[in-house]
Amino acid sequence: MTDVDPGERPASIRVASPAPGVDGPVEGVALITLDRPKILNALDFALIAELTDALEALDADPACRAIVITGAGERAFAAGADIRELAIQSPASLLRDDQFHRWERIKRIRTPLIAAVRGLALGGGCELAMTCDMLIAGESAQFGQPEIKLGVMPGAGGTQRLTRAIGKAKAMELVLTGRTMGAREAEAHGLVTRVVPDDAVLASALELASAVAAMPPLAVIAAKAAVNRAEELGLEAGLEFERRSFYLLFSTDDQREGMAAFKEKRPPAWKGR
Ligand code: CO8
Repeated sequence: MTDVDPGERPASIRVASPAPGVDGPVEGVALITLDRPKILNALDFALIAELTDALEALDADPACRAIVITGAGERAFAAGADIRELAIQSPASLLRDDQFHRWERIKRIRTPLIAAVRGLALGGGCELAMTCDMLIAGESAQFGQPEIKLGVMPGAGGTQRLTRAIGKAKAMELVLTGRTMGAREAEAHGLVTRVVPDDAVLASALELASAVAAMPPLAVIAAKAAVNRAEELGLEAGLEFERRSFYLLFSTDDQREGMAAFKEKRPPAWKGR
């Protein structure tokens, strides 16, 4: 198990790789916990910096094949950006410090990310959950973009990702009124992978991550990239991207292994090359 060096200020995330599971370490899976439960895991710039660095370090580690992100405590995944910090920003400070560039770095993580959400995922918290590739929600989960109630609007992807996930009519309602949406409503509109009882959220996310981690790593990276292109490219370009990626995987040992194992009726042994 590795811990992130807290540096000068106490760490606001915890990193465990491999993740601790009920029956011991979950091989190939890392767990990141947003750890400011007293303020509902509000995301300040330092937390996002720590998170980005940790994700990039795990992404570079071949032993890590899937990453689960969750929030400490039972009340929240994250209740949004830290409003105390946001309140003192100006256009100049935002432009100068460009803290939001880290969201692009999170988007570039190639290892599959799974959000395990209990309680509130609001504002930047909802945006972080939506930046993940899959989302397990507890019955108590509440999703929303309440920034409008603070006199602003989503700024880390909410207007784009929520709209792509649940459609314009619903997204517009949530963004313009700040209403939150429960887990079942979120599931019905395609925001979440599945809803489980609150006390099963983490185990369910780790199980999903473990299933992904057991797949051939290069095919996983290529497939994640291709699915994510569906949100960005037109159909023709997306199909072309998919086809190129498919062809490329025929240069891997894992393609030969996977197909040989099928013929020989045995489990494959992936090499990651
Ligand atoms: N920032 C800072 N502190 C917070 C936040 C937050 N987002 N949310 C809750 N807290 C703090 C409260 O101030 C309180 O602290 P204290 O005990 O010191 O007063 C503690 O957490 C517990 O919260 P409450 O007492 O308010 O708990 P309630 O159950 O009464 O209410 C709510 C829960 C409804 C969630 C309420 O706390 C709330 O409205 N929070 C703000 C939610 C919100 O507006 N989120 C959006 C923030 S803006 C945003 O996310 C923009 C994203 C931009 C990109 C991201 C960059 C990192």
